[in-house]
Amino acid sequence: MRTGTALMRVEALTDTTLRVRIAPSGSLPENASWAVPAAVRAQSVAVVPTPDGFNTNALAVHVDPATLRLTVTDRTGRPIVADAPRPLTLDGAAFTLRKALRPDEHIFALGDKTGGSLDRRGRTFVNWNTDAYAFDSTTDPIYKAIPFFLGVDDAGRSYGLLFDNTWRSWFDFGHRDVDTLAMGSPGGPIDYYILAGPAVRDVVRGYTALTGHAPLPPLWAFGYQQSRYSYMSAAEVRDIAGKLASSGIPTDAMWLDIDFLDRNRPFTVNRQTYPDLKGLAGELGRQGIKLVTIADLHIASAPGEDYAPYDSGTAIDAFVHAADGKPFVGKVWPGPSVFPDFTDKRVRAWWGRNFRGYVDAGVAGFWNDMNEPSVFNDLHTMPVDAIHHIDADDFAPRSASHAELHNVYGMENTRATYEGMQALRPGERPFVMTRASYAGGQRYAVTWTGDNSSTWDHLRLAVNQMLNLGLSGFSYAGTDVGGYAGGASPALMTRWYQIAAFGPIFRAHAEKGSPRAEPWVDGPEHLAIRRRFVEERYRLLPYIYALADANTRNGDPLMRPVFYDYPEMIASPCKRGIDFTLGRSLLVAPAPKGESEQPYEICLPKGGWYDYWSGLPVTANPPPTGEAATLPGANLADRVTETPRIDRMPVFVRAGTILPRQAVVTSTARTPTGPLRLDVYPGADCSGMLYLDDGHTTAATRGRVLRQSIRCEQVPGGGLRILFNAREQGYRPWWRQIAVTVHGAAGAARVTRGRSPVASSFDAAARTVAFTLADAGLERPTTIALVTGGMQ
Ligand code: NBV
Repeated sequence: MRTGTALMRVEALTDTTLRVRIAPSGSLPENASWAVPAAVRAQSVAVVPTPDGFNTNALAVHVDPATLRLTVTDRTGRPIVADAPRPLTLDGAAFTLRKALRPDEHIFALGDKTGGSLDRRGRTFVNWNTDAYAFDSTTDPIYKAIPFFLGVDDAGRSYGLLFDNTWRSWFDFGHRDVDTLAMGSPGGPIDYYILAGPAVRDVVRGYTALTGHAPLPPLWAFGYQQSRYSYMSAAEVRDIAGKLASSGIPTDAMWLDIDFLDRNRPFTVNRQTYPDLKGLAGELGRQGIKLVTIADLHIASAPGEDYAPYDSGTAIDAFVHAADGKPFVGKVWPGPSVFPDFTDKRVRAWWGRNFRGYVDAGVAGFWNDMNEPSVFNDLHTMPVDAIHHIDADDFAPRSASHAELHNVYGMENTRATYEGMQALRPGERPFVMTRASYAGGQRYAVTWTGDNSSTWDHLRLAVNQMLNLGLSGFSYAGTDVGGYAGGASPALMTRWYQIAAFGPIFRAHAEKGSPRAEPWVDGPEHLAIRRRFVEERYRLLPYIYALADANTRNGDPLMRPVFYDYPEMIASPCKRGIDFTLGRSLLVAPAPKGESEQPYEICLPKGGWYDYWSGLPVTANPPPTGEAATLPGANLADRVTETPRIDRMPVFVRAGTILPRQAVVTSTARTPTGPLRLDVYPGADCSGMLYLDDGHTTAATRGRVLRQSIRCEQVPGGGLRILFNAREQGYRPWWRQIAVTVHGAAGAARVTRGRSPVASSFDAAARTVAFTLADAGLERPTTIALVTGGMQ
């Protein structure tokens, strides 16, 4: 569509995904993107032209030819997203786009951005990757720039928008004008994608299909990880590893921060304090602990000092140039440093080769910190006129300014690390953690939320950040458990362990000079609680790993806002604390005000829940009466009241869940003993999933997996059927038996497998029926029938 000199191009990549580009001068910029892979951009579906636009199977696209005002509706005419008056204004290379913001629209995603609540409505945000030490809930911008948001109305109807512009872009979600959503940038293309739900889940699935699914991390990444800035010597690492073992804390990884380096220089080792890295990695390995080391990108500018990364990088002109044409030198941890030009594939390949020494020493994963990039100067980063070189994907090779590439620099850093690991350890799954990134960065790295503080506010903020990251494609996020800066009170630290045990990445970390923060430092009572939660995490690994497997295919985050699977909760007046779900089945409801011992209400979506800890069905409070009953949506949720206790965190299981668990192991490197446990919580739409693979190779992507869905059905008149569907069995399970516990039982049951009886026991206090199945034969479709006096 054209008006004046302006050209607007709307393409349908799928029936629900549109790409919109506007060229004010009439010629579209090159068709390239850091966020959306070329093959995805090349997709298209057939559309049916209409007088003012076109239809897909799901959408109607209307463009006003005079103003280029764009309206997207569904095929019944219900608006999904519509331009506001003055949809586009230009100011030199800068531009502003305006869309209408509906009164009941809530805004989520946008990566790690802060704020007092999960909903971003009413606020303005800037996208500029920034090292934000000790940020708080008002700090913006912080580490990541993920210019993707989703809007949801009170009916749970959602759409998403990826503003694919890498410059210092911004969003205003009804801040300056309550019914306008504005976004803009000082430069770069006008190029955005609309994802037309209708549910939040559809938007997130569409967004991850567009920008790429996170690859499956190695299994050990789901275990407990212990870090500190810094464990100062191999002796200290051994000591901590020993204490983790003697304290009974299952552990999968220990992290080495910059002090393990020689003079903070990347790709070195301090031989005084870490004389034998390989020996250390081997020793820890025997204890089931992997080593992860930091790999900052600032290469010490050390000509003539035999510092190989500098010399080899200089030899291939690997570093970003200053405006004067010489390599840009900025001060960071190693002193004067130079910065690899990660947008050039030649440089990425060189970067990847630097990891050989660490990989040969047995280091299992890498940590890309400081990659905003952080520089110790007034700007806190490189000047915007620094010059990079682009040679990547379907971009035409060219020079580009830091103003254009700042926000993708960290992501391309992680891409180089990820691809380097792939090249050095073919067939093994890489593990990379990053601080900065851009839309699509989930393809290369997991992330954490940077330098948070040890406060209750931060714990709350951490939950919101992880939830919004999950909605932004980063399903693997963690926060420094206990808080990076400040030192946590014993209660705060314990609560943080409890919450993190149910999150995607579980890593404790604390800054230099802060009080010791390992799990035992607050005495035996706190240690016992923390241990109980770390152990529970390990029991839950079969469930968590199955969620991870699903995530690689559909993009559903592991940790989700409750409304993800229960959209009616968006409109419920039942007050949200810091609750979230882990998958659809577990609802975690920590006390919303950490310090307070006041009872609080937990909002449970209708449909029935079980208490995770006791296994008993939950009895909700009586429905609201009086004025509360008249509030719109008053009956959308059940409520239970909880009085905070430091040794307890409420967790609920959706009625209709089949939950796989295993015995506690000291590390995922150990094979669990005993049977796989399956807890069946009868209810509507009852299902569960088993997933297993070798835990570390990419054979999983070629079918070397065990995958099996299980359903359950209540039989009218009492009784239950558990149906094992056919198992995809490219990988042999460690278990020989499956121990099934059916919850909510009113009495004993007669259990049969096909025609054969299975011995079972009834526990009247726990209201459970328990029995054990031999695994042999369960790979074929199998029905287990329970005939009872009555199940609830
Ligand atoms: O490498 C030291 C720290 C690290 O511990 C922290 O997690 C990062 O976010 N790093 C920042 C460097 C700056 C410390 C002030």
